[in-house]
Amino acid sequence: MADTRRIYFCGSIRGGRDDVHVYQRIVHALRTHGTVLTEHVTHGGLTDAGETSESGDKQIHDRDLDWLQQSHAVVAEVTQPSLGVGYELGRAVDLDKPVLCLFRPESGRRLSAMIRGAADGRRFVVQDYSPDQVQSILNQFFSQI
Ligand code: 6K6
Repeated sequence: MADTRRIYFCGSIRGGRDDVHVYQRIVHALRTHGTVLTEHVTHGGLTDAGETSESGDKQIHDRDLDWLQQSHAVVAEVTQPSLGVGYELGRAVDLDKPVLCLFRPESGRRLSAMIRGAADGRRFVVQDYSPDQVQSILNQFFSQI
């Protein structure tokens, strides 16, 4: 099952790259649960300009939506606010994908009510966490879906 499961990971790009090391840790752990379609979100050389792609924004949008449709589960790091991540989460709900949102309270931020309030504990899970809990939280989420 882990060989064939396709996972769509979301993390801020133009919203700010402060948490890229956390994204790398999550994607490393996600690889034990399947294939991560969106590894580029973890690329350390990518700035918040998000401009290393030669393709334009429409190509990025259309390709990412295609991957989102193909995915079996969506995992998002939502501590750094990002319009793109919020958009992806809305589309994932519309596509009825199982969603796990990870938020670090230690950041001092407050998560958007539109994300926290979407949680149903089943198809849309919002989990407060610290980085050392990533693997156990992912194990729990993937054992339920
Ligand atoms: C090339 C290599 C890495 O990044 C690029 C070009 N930009 C993007 N490529 C792929 N996905 C993107 C890119 N920009 C945004 N996204 C998607 O939106 C990702 O799946 C992220 O989860 C999300 C980030 O949105 P913003 O609003 O923070 O940029």
